[in-house]
Formats: sequence, C-alpha cells, structure tokens
Amino acid sequence: MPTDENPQLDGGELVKESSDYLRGTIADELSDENDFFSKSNVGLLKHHGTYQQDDRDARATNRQQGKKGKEFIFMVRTKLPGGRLTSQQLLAELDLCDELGDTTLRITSRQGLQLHGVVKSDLHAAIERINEVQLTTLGACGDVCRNVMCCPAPLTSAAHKQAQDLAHAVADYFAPKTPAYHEIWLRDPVTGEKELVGGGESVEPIYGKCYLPRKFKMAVGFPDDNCVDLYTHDLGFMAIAENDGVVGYNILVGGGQGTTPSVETTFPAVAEKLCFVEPEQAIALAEAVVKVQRDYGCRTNRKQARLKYLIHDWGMDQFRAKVEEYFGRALTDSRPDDVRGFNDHMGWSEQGDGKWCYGLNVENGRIADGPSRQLKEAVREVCRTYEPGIRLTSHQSILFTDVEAEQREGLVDILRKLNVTPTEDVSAVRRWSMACVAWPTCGLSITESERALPGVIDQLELELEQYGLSSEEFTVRMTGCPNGCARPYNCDIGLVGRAKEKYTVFVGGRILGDRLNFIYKDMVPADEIVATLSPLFAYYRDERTAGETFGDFCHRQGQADLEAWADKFSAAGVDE
Ligand code: SRM
Ligand code: SF4
Repeated sequence: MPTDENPQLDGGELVKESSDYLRGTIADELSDENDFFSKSNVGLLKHHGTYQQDDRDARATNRQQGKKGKEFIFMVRTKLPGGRLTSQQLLAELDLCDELGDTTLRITSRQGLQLHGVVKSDLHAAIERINEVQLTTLGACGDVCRNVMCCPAPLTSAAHKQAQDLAHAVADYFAPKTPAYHEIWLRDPVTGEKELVGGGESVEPIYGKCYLPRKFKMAVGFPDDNCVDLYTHDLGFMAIAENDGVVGYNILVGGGQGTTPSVETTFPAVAEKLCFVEPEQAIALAEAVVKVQRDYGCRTNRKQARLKYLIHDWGMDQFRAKVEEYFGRALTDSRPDDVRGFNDHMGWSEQGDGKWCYGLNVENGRIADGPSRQLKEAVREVCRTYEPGIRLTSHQSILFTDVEAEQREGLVDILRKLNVTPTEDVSAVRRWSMACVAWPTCGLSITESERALPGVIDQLELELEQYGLSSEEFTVRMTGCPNGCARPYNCDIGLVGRAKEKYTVFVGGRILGDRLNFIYKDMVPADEIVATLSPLFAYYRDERTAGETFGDFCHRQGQADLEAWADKFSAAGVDE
C-alpha cells in the first residue's frame, strides 16, 4: 500500500489519496468560468464517469483561425451491467445526445453507452439526467471495478438469469461507495436544494482511500457462448451450467489487452484459470482477488499496474497462495470446461417464453442519423412503438428483447423505412468487426479507427467475395492505438494504429478469444491493409483443413510461413 514515506508513488496515487474519496475540488471547479478542469480533477473525474477531451479535428481549423488553446468537451460514460436497460432509459440517453452532446450515442465494447461532445457547463445536467432515469456513470471509468459484462442473451433459462443476476450483484458490490458522487452531481451545484440520493459513510470498505492501482475488469460468460471475451478480463466468471442451473464458475484471472510497444515490459495477455467456486462464493472470491491487486498491484508505474503484471511477476502459484490467504480457505481446481462457442446474438432468436429477441448490428456502435440512413430515428421509433427490453452486446450492437411474434414484421419495417440495414443483410465480415472510437475525441489515438474501418470492410467484402470466402465468420477489430479498446489482440485479424495512417496487422487469434494473435506485418499504410491480407485469403482458401477457421489456419501456419507464402504469391502474381 502507498505510504507517505514512499516517494516513488505515481502522481495519480497521491491525487486519489488526498482527494477525500474522489471529491477533490470538482464541485468548486464545476461552477467556475473555465471550460476545463485542473489536471488533478481531470484524473478524479474519470471515477465519476467522465473524460475531459477536445475535438482533435477542430484543432487545425482553430489554429488556422488564430485561436489559441483547446476547446474542451467531455465524454460521459454510462455503466450498464450486462448491457441491460429499458427502452425509456435508452430514449433518455438519445435525448441527451441531441440536447447536450454531439447528436450521436455510442455503444461501447463493454456494453456501456457514451455521450461525446458535452461542454463543461452542461456536464452537471448530463450526469444528473442520467441518474434521473436510474442509470449511473459512477465507476464507469477510473481505478475501480469497471462495468461488469455479461452474456446479454435474454433467454429464460435459469443459467442465463443466474449469470445476469451475478453480473448485477458484482456491479453493486464493487461500486464505489463514496458519497462524493451524489454530493457533486445529484444536488443543485448552486442552491444545493436537491435531496441527496444514496450516499453513505466516507469510507470505501473494499477500495480504501487510494482505490485500486488501475482499472479492473470483470465479466460473466459461458463455455458455449463466450460473447463477453472472458479471456481478456482481469477476472472472468465462466459459468458452468448443469441441468439448466449454474453449479459454479471457473475463475479466470490476468487477462488484459493494453500494451505500449516502446515499453518492453508491457504486453497483452489472455487470462489463466485460477480455480472453481460455487455460486454463493463467487463474490467473496472476486473480493479476495481485487484486494490482492489493491494491496500488491504496482502503484509506482501505471504502465505496470494491471493485475496481469502482478501475476506475471509472482507466477500463478504465489498469486494463488495469496488469494487463498485473503479468501480464507483453499481454492478448488478449475473444472475442465473451457470456451467452445461464441454467439453474437444478432438477428431473430426465440427467448423461450414465446417472445423474441432481435439483434441489430450497429456498425462500430455509433447510433447516429446520416443523410442516407436514420439509425437514431429508427431506434427511437422501435423503442416508442414496442417498448422492447434493451441489451447491448460486447460487439457494440443492440438487442431488442421481449418482442411479441406479431410485432416482428413491424420492427423490421421501421428499420427498412429509415434505411437501416437489417442484420440479415449485413455481410459476415462487417457483422463480426468492431473498431474503437479513436479520432476525433480520443486523446490517445494515433490513427483513425471507427471512421476508417467501414472503408476497409467495404474492400474486404469485395476481396472475400473474389475468393469465395464471403460467408466465413471471423473477427476483424481495429484500434487507433495499441491500448486495445476493441480487443484487437485475440481476434482473427487485428489492425492496430501504430503511426500516422499506418497499422500493425495481427493474425492468428480467433472468435473464441482464448489465444493471442501475432504480428503478421508492421507499419502497413491504411490503403494497403487489404492488399496485405489478400495473399493470406488465397492461401487459406487453398490449404485449409475441413472446418478450419481463418484464425486457426494462420495460427497453424505461423508468421514465417505466411510471410514466405505472401512473398511467393506477390512475386508470381498467383492467380486468384
Ligand atoms: Fe479503452 C483508454 C475508449 C474499452 C483499454 N479507452 C480509453 C480512453 C478513455 C482514452 C483515454 O484514456 O483518454 C478512450 C475514450 C475514447 C473516446 O473518445 O470515447 C477509451 N475503451 C474505450 C471504448 C469506448 C472503446 C469503444 O470503442 O467501445 C470502450 C469503453 C468500454 C466501457 O464501456 O467501459 C473501451 N479499453 C476498452 C477495452 C476493451 C475491454 O475492456 O473489453 C480495453 C482493453 C482491455 C484492457 O483493459 O486491457 C481498453 N482503454 C484501454 C487502455 C489500456 C489499458 C492498459 O491496461 O494498458 C486505455 C489507456 C489507459 O487506460 O491509460 C484506454
Ligand atoms: Fe483511444 Fe487507443 Fe482506446 Fe482507440 S484503442 S479508443 S485510440 S485509447
């Protein structure tokens, strides 16, 4: 744990420690005349679910016009355990994006929602209004347990209900308990008139006053449906179901995607199995793991502060022994069950209670209206007309649940009327793709991502058709920097922004997400990505074994062989 005597602590640690449980001077700065917060409050604000940003597109224009400094805007993230919300709540978020944001609403890769472009003078109203519809931004970002993901399938099976219940229970248990959030956002900043909601003692029973060394991510999934990408999490609950009920969870620990290529000690990692726990012990076990990370995770260097580095430094045996100590009993070995399927829940499926669920593919999660396609309007009309339940997926898409059989046609009619492509008409490669936000709002982006991937997919569609591979299912994920927000390091094809308009191309992961991919080519210009992959598609078409996926094929062949083939292919101009 950090102490005053330790001069090596990361600056962010000192800010947290002296913040009086995340208060800092946020309330004072909220009502000052600036359009930004001071550095220490910017760090604290993340725990309240908001990031200070600026529109990077606008920087050049502003410079040309002789304007100095940045025009600050805020991203506001809503935490939705298991991606679950109501139509009314989604409608409220859509109103907010129009009234206080940049007119778009973003579904995230962790089943959350983001507003972009909120100015400081509207920040209080945005967060307050999110809370008014019983949603929260508290702990959506920051050094705490983040949004707890869960398979969003609205199935009536006991196992699916238990999994969703666990996700909500874990989210409640690990939510920050500081009353600072309620004081700042739920009380009128000027009159202080509003009644306090929630709150409690100024004590964080799990986190303490320094919170965690870094973000901590958890998810609940199934072996036959790993749609939440369990192996990428700090802690994954793999639900083992027998006779339709969950009998326990294989606990995976130490996954994480973020890396900094220039810092050799950083790396993406897939999680490892720690143990098996019965359902009633799942939260206690998670608490033990979180507390080990709280007490032993690195607090001197944020780049080494995720759980994966602690496990790497200690080795699994030492880590397991420490978790046993905190848990207060010996751990039981994991069951042999492992991931074997992945369902993106797109299109129509029956729930088991006579009702239906429709998974609508939302390209890169952006709900917006454009000149040719009115997705935002379509989502609004579906919500107002049928009031379906809503679940968001970890692939940035949306499920409309509890749809009556007789409403199905009408729902699709609404989509078609507003030129929204129903999932059935979306190509496999587009449906299984996702990109992080990147430009213009993400301050860390090196390249485009969300705005670049659709064009790459257009080209990939044509290329795959030429090779007769259009119906193959494989994941293509793009990020604008190596932080990995669209989980590009365990998918079939990962495209990671590396330098201006240049990407690293990774291959060899797979939809199941239990294996890291490897670098096939580095520093590939954006307009050469598809040409770089093309020889691999030809190779795959000709040499794959029966039922082999693209990722499995690349993994089997290995980097050197793929490169040698590609060289031969290019030299010979191999016939497509
Ligand atoms: Fe992320 C930082 C967006 C999921 C790893 N992420 C950021 C920030 C906040 C940039 C910043 O720090 O200034 C991005 C805001 C961009 C914007 O303008 O909105 C950002 N991350 C996102 C989202 C919105 C991407 C998306 O397109 O959906 C996802 C929000 C999820 C949510 O609702 O909570 C998002 N981020 C992820 C994931 C995927 C996941 O968790 O399943 C990862 C990889 C998994 C992991 O954590 O290892 C991820 N984000 C990072 C990292 C690298 C962390 C690391 O350990 O190295 C950063 C940088 C950091 O934390 O310093 C980061
Ligand atoms: Fe930003 Fe990088 Fe995350 Fe993309 S991967 S949203 S560019 S931090």
